[in-house]
Amino acid sequence: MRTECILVIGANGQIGSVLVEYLREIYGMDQVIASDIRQPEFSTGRFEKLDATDANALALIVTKYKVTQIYHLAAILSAKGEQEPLKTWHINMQTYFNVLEVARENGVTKIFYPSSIAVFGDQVEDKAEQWSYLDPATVYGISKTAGENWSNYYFKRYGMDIRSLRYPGIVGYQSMPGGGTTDYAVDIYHKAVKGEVFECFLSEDTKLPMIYISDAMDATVRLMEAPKEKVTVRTGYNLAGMSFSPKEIAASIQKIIPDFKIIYKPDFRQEIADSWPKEIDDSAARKDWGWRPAYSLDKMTEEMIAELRKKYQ
Ligand code: AKB
Repeated sequence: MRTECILVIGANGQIGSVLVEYLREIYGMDQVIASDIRQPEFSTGRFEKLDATDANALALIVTKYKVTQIYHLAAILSAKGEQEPLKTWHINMQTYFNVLEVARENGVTKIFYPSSIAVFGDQVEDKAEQWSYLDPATVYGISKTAGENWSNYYFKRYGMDIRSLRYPGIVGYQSMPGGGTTDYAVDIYHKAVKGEVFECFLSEDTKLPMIYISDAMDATVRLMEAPKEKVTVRTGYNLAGMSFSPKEIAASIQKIIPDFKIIYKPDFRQEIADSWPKEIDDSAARKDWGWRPAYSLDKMTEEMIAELRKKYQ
């Protein structure tokens, strides 16, 4: 058993709730402290209620458990962020500055910072390269771009080992996303399994980069465990799983649930989706630390439907 003590901030969220369990399997139950602004409905291990905009509260937890690694997952996502731009900027940046400073002052050895495909904007035609121009169109994207640059700054200035992935939309059966533009790709499976018609807030041909949750977990821990000299990108690594449009995911579902129906009613999230790349080139992640996704769209669909059937039937 490794002697790490890992703090996960934002542990109740879509990624956090799965990542905490994943990390506990690897590092041990007591080695992973879950924290969130809300008390979870069910808590199976160590949990601390934490408002990460409060640096003192964060420092108390870090010193109490002698935390060695922080996964900072708390953030307001792309769609929700556009409702309250200044609040989103404040929360996304203040929590990250607190993590960086508390980590620096208390000898935390590693930080994971989740970035996003939202760092890309109109300058990218279809496929985003690792070093494509970053001109984000949302406050969320602006905050992630700034966060990446601050990560690089703390790495260069203080030698802090901060690692980051630009997550595409994450699809999983264990938890629901909230406030994102890619959220439809989770909701659609729930509606399909429940036998309901799915009303999609994006148009049928809106292709976006996505990844299955198991691949996202694998990539996250693979990056965090990579030897330091292999981590050559200190802003954020491009990460790809698959790319599909609402029409394509619906067709994949219809292979298993032939009478599944989807209708299209694009709303304000269409503009956000249109500003993002359709595909991601993740060759730097593949070359540096051996990243390879295991899931295709159809393989993901089979697992999503099988798991959600257990939940609903
Ligand atoms: C969102 O849709 O805002 C997120 C993301 C792609 O970062 N899922």
